[in-house]
Amino acid sequence: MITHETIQPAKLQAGDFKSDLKPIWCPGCGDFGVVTAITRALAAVGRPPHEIAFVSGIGCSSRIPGYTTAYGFNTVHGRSLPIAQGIKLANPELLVLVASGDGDGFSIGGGHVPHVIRRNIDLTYIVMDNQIYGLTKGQLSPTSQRGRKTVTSNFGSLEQPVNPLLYVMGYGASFVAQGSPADMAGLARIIEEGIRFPGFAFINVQSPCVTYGQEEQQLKAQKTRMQSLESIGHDPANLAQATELAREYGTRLYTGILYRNPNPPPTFGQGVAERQQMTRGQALSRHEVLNRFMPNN
Ligand SMILES: Cc1ncc(C[n+]2csc(CCOP(=O)(O)OP(=O)(O)O)c2C)c(N)n1
Ligand code: SF4
Repeated sequence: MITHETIQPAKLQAGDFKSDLKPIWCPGCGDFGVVTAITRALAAVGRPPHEIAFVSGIGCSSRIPGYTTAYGFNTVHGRSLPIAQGIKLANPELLVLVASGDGDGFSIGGGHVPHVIRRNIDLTYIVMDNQIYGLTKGQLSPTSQRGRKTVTSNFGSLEQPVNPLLYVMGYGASFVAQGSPADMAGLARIIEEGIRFPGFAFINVQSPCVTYGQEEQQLKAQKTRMQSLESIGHDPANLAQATELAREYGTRLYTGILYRNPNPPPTFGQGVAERQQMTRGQALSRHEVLNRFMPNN
C-alpha cells in the first residue's frame, strides 16, 4: 500500500533551480559559471526552491537570483545584507542566500558586513569579486589592484585594495572560503558547505569580467595560477594559518575553505528563539510595555 511515509520526494537536480530567464550577461562572463555552481550546490543540499530566498543588491552579479527558481529580491545597491537579515529573522525556516559584487559588497555596502558577522545571522553571502564595476561600465572598484587603469583611474589607481578575506576574518567570520568558476566542481562544493554551515558564511568568488576585467583574472589565466588549499595541506580549523594565507589575496589565488570555526558560535536566530521561549506566556499589557521600554513617556 502506498502511504505518505512510503512516497519519497523526487531528488532535486541542478536544473530544478534554473529559471526560464535567459541571462543577459556578456558572453563568457564568469557569473554564468557561478549560477551553475549555485544550482548544483542547491540540488546537493536538497531544499526545494520555495524554501529559499535569494537576495541581491545591484550589479551584473546581482542579477543571479532572477536566474534561479528560488524566491528572489533584487534590492538596492549595497543593501542586500540588511534586507536578507530581516527576511531570515522574520522567517527563520527559510534558507537565505545573498549575491553581491565587490562594489556592491565592499564599497557602498561595506558598512553592513561587520554587523551581519557580529550578529552571526545564518546567511550564505556570495560575492562575485571581478575587481571592477561591471554594470556601470568599468570604474575602479574597492578590490581593484593598485596601478589599475580604468575609466575612473586613467593614470592607474593610487588606492590600496580592500582584502575581502581579511576584512571578514577581522570581524570574526566563522566560515570563509574562496572559489572560481575556473573550478566549477570545487566552487559548487564550497557553496554547498557554506550553505550547510550553521551561521554566517562568506564565499569570495573570483568571477572574471570579460569586458572590463584584467587579463590575469580571466578563466584561462586563473587556471594556471590557482592553488587549492587542500593541496597545500591547509587545515581550515587553524585560524592563525588561515589569516596568514588570507594576507596573500591579490598575489596568490587560493581556492577552498580558508577558515571554518570548529566550534561555531550561536546564531542570532537561536538567541531570538531562546528569548521567545523564555517570555512565552508572559504577555505584557500595553501599560507594562510602555513602562518597560519607554519609562519617561
Ligand atoms: C545608490 C546607488 N549608487 C550607485 C549606483 C550605480 N551602480 C549600479 S551597480 C554599481 C557597481 C557595480 O559593480 P559591482 O557591485 O562590483 O558589481 P558587478 O556589476 O561588477 O557585478 C553602481 C556603482 C546605484 N545603482 N545605486
Ligand atoms: S560587464 Fe563584465 S561583469 Fe557585467 S556581464 Fe559583462 S562581463 Fe559580466
